[in-house]
Amino acid sequence: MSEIHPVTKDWAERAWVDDAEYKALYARSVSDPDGFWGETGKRLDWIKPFTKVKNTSFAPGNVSIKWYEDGTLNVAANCVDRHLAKRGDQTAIIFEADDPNEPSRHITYRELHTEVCRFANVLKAQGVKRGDRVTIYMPMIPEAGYAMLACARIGAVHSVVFGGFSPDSIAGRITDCTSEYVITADEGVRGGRKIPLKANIDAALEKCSGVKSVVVVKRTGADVPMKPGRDVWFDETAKGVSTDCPVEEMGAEDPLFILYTSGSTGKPKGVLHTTGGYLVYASYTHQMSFDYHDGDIYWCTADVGWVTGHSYVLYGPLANGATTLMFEGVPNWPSVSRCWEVVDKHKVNIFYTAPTAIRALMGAGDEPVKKTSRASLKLLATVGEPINPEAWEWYYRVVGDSRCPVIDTWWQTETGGHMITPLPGATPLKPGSATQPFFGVKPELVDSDGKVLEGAASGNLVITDSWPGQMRTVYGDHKRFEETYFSTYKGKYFTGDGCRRDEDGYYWITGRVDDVLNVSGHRLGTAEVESALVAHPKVSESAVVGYPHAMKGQGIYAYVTLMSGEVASEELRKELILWVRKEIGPIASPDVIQFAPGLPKTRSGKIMRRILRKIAEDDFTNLGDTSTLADPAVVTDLVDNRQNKK
Ligand code: 6R9
Repeated sequence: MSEIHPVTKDWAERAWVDDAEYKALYARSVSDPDGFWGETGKRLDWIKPFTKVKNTSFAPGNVSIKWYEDGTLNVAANCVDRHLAKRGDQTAIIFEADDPNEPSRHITYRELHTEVCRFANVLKAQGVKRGDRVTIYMPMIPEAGYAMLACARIGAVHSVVFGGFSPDSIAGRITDCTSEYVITADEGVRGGRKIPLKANIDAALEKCSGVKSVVVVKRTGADVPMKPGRDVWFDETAKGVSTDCPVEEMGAEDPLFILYTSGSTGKPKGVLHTTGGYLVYASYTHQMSFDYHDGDIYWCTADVGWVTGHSYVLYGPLANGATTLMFEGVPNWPSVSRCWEVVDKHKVNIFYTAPTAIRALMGAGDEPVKKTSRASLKLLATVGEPINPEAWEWYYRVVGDSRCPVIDTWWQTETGGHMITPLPGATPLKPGSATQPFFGVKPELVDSDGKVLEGAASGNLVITDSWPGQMRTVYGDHKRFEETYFSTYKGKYFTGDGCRRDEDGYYWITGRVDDVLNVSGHRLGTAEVESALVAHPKVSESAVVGYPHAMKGQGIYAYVTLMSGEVASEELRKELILWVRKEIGPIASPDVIQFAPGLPKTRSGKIMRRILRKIAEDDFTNLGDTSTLADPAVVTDLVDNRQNKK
């Protein structure tokens, strides 16, 4: 066990809340949610103030979540316009390009206002109206933020698709939300390599219909084909529009964005977040978890294609008037010192990244860190997957010089913002634990029958009451929303995560208990990888499971059976890996493919994933009862032919 890191006196004094205040405020937040969130809601500028606060129900068949429902506001006004009077000349966004020799850019709040208005008018000129869905497929450049805020300004609903997703994945997301507008760039640049974003959009649009307009931002100046009547260059259209654009008055429960995320079954679902509650929650958690104060330089390394990029690169920090750094590149290019060089260059105070990045950098040793100063850092944070105590300690000791608390934030696309997290002035830290619930969050552990577990226990993590940042529905499929999250344990939000609570009431997330993989902090459904594999003409059947991977957290282990007459070979293995990359995107590349004559199935034809998981984990001791299998010999073959893993 690693040691407990107590809150220092200095932190307890300077932070927004200390331990006693956390306890008192938490108690109030769960006993009087209307009072607590009513006051907290005032942190935003409302056009018409709300008079109602919480109106939510988790009741089976009648799940309905509304916060601040009679208030009106605009997210872009809150993230940009309202800061102009006091901090118009303050930097809102620092842009650090992939290439360290490219000059960084500092965009003030005033400039941000001009850019967002201009972008909004370009969208209007394309015909985008309030309520329309706009797909954004962009690199990590400020224009991605302008595009998101421009949508918010005019009441359009953005659906950002991560730049690593394939044309097929993009097409599926465009079709699901019937999006008629796309914003992209000619190319992206990451780690010195170009990503053909516009070409991917062109390929995606071959596979779906209904897109009327594609706005293309210039990043590299590559010569990309433009389809007349459909594609327009942002720059050219922008010349003819005004830099003034009134904000649309939105209801608190009007949609702000859709973000697709993987579940245990079926296609990725469109998580829908709305306007008021989401922004209250994103901004409040950003302030409290990171103890953000005016003047702090804040850097979250997430891509805007993930929820972390939405809540903690863009909306939370900008609503708080912060300076937020957008980084186009990757942590290990051109060298493994890059992050710390960027920290020194911009005097970053708060740094937020994923355990997978920390583990990779840890693997390169202390020297690339120690040769940089990092004196500006005061707080370090992580998100995306459980952080192993060794990586936590390295982050704390080597990166933070044992000076900076490490804030391990547990949350999900569905939750909009932090749910279980330490507060730096209040919570003694235990490496590997996300520690304590945030204000208003009521976690509970239940066993597989739904029995509530008290005290120190391990079980499935549920949340028993709503919080303002909660997703409102699955876009276009409220039934799926209810079934996915509220039917396993009736009347409770099921997170899909397993969790242990220790004797001090600290929460330790143990990982997904459903068929969702977490590869380098990215969510992937095993079903998605399986359906990509079986789409290959030579593949008959496949089953995909996760296994522990030193860098990625989880690796992807795919069992594949071939069509009769097809022969397993090294070439086919490589071909299948490339195939999945092409079908979904590089993050879904299987690490291991094992060809098998058959998969272990029950007599009713259900694949026994438990057995496949054990084999992938090299755990053959306890395969359980295989006698109920339709063909027990299959298991012997699987064990004999298991693949060596990297
Ligand atoms: C924000 C984000 C959500 C899943 C979640 C859990 C895992 C996220 C974690 C963590 C342990 C943490 N997860 N943060 N596990 N400790 N601090 O990552 O959203 O992409 O939807 O993933 O990630 O398993 O259920 P999302």
